[in-house]
Amino acid sequence: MATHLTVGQTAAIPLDREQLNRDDRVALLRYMLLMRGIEERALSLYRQGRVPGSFYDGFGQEAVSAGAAFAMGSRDCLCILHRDLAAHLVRGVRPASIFAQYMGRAGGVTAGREGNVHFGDRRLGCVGMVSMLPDMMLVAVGMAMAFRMRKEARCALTWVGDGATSRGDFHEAMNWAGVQRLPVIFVLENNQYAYSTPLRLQFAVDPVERARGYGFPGVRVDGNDVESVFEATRQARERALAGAGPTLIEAETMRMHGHAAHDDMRYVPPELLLRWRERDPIERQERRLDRLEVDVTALRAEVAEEIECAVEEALAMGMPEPASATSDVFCDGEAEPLGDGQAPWSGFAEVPDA
Ligand SMILES: Cc1ncc(C[n+]2csc(CCOP(=O)(O)OP(=O)(O)O)c2C)c(N)n1
Ligand SMILES: [Mg+2]
Repeated sequence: MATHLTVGQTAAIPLDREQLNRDDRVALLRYMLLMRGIEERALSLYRQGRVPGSFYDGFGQEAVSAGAAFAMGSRDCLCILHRDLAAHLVRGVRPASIFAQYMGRAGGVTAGREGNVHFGDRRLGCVGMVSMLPDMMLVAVGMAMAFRMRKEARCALTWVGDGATSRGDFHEAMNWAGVQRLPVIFVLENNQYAYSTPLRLQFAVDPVERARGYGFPGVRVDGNDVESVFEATRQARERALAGAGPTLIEAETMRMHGHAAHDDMRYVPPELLLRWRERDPIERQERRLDRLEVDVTALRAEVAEEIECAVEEALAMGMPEPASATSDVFCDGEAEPLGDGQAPWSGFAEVPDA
C-alpha cells in the first residue's frame, strides 16, 4: 500500500474511507460508548467512596484512544496514558477488570496496586504508564529500537499530552526516533489544557511543527473524529513498518472535565466548553452510523447493559490479601515479554499484520 506522508509535511491527512467497513465503524462507536459509560459509572462509584484516590477521565476525548488503538496490530505495543481508556478496551481488557482496577480489587489489572491511571495489561501488549511527563515517549522509542534490533515487523505507539511537550525528554525521544528512523508513533493528544495551563502559555509554536526539525512528518487530525484518528494512525503504522520512520500525529480535542475529579476547572471559559460540546466525538460517529441505518439506540442499550454487568462482577470481587502487597514489586528472574493484544480492525483479518 502507498504511504501518503513525506518528511517535513505538516498537514491534514486525506481520509481513505474504504479502510473501514460497516462493522469496523460500529466497533469504533462501541469502544467510545464503552469508554464513556465506564468512566461515567466509575465517577459515581468514586463519589460513593468506592474508588480510592482521585479519578481521571477522558470525557470528550474518546476518539483519540479508540481510533489510534484500532489501527494497531496485535503484536504492536502501546503506552496508554490517563485519558486513553478505549485503548485498553480495544486491546481486549474486560470492563469488569477495569472497574475492579479502579476499586482496588484483587481482580483488577494490577491486583489492587494502582488506581485508574498507571495500569496496563502486559499480556495484551499494553505498558502501564509512569507519571513523569513524557517518559512514555522514551519507553516507546526503546521498544521500537528493540523491534528493529530483533528484526520484528512491529510498531510502538504512545499517546502524549500537550503539557508533556515542554519537557526535555520530549525532544530526546523525537530526536532519537528521527535519527534512527524508528517504527514509533507519537499521538499528541492536544486537549487545550495541561492541568490549568492553556496552550498559549505552553508553547509559542504548535509542537506538531517540531516533527519537521527531527526529520519526520507531523500530521494534524481532528481528534474528535474517530475515523480520522484511525486513518492517520493506520498510515503512520504503514510508514513505520515500511522502514520510513516515526510520525507525530496531533489530535486536536478538548478536555471536557477537570484534570481529575477534584478539579472544578473554573479556569476554563464556559463558552470554550460549549463550542467543543457541539463537536462531541460520540454524537458525530452516531450520526454517521444513523445514515448507514445502524440501530444506534439498541447499541447504546447493549453497552449500558454490559457496563452494569461489569460493575456487578467487579463489586463481587474481593480485596487483595494484605500479605501479597510486596509480591510482584520486583521482577524475579527473567521478565516475561509483552504478550499480544486484540486487533479487531477487519484489515488485519484480511492481511495478517506481522
Ligand atoms: C515531569 C512532570 N511534571 C509534572 C507532573 C504532574 N502532572 C501530571 S499530569 C499533568 C498535566 C498534564 O497535561 P498534558 O500533558 O496536557 O496531559 P492531559 O492531562 O491534558 O491529558 C501534570 C502537570 C508530572 N506528572 N510530571
Ligand atoms: Mg493536555
